[in-house]
Amino acid sequence: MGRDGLKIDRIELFLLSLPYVHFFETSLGREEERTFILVKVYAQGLCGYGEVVASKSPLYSYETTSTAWHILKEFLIPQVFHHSLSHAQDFYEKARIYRGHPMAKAGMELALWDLEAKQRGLPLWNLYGGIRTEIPSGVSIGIQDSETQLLERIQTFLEEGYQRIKIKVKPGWDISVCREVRKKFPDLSLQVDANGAYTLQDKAHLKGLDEFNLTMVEQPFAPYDLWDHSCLQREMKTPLCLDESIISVDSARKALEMGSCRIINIKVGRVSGVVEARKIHDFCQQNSIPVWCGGMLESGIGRAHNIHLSTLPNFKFPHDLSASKRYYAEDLIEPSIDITPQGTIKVPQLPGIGVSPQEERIKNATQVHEVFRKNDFIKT
Ligand code: OSB
Ligand code: MG
Repeated sequence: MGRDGLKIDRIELFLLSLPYVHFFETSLGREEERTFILVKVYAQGLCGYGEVVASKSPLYSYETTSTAWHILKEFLIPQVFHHSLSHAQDFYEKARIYRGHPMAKAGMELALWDLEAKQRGLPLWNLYGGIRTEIPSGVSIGIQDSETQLLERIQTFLEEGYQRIKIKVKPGWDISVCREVRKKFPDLSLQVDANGAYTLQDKAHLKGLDEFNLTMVEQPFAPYDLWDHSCLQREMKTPLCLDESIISVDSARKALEMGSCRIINIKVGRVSGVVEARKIHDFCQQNSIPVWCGGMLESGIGRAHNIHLSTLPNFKFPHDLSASKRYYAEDLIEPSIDITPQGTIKVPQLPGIGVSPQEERIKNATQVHEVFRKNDFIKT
């Protein structure tokens, strides 16, 4: 079918808030709901959807829903209207002139990818060169009020079929928790994530995690601390996995050259979009470093995007991609994302993200809505 560019005439931003079914606590704090931005791009009767994973507070990274809204409105949306983009990937070069703000950029890029795939009548995984029809699913469990509560939650998720469990750790909720989990679940595929809660002074303590046969230890130190990660990795048996530290293929290269990790978690929002995510994926593949797909507790729209990306060949571990009902009582999409008894998620096969956003539910969760028209930016 002939198509000549994306021809976007309208873009809409939505600020939404959705309550979690269960609070989510990390070393950064506890949250009961998620506030995030949806981007909709319209062209010739089709609509592409993207999700901006920045949250209300600058805890995971410096971006917030307010900074992302500002960057989208003042810089990225005008960029899209001022250039006639042939492909979603062309946005990457246009957005690159602005420093930082990867989550804002990724939300726009994802919407463009969805639109392009819909124009071409292909599911996103097909545009990306994916090779899987199902992806392995894991679950990330936050810090709980007690060890008993954590053990119960793990039990429930295992009964639902999840292939691996990730638990959040922080000083005071780490070694003894891992010991209890291992005692009850000796064969469990288990990993931990500290979201940067430690420093190199904790090196000896962290080495204590080696005895629990963890698949990996994710982001023990601060985001900007590749060097200290390499000092720890040199002395630890368990592979380190970097999340917050990897913001581009260039930072991935430096991390691998320094030996800061042996595994990389890819989050499309953290690395500014699919183009950069695929560069990291390809670079890691060439260097025999496996990757997996991280999550930001996205709605079904963002998770559908993540599922398509996870079909690439070097995604080698179960992902932080769980069923809709694990996050939200009512997800924004139909059909919901479900997990098979084998602990996998089936990759949607319809064009674009391959799931249908439910406009009524989006409207009910929306706090702010703004419409941008090409004609208001470009005098034709
Ligand atoms: O560090 O991986 C993380 C959620 C919010 C912010 C950071 C992280 C997480 C998760 C949740 O671990 C993963 C998911 O979306 O299921
Ligand atoms: Mg993480």
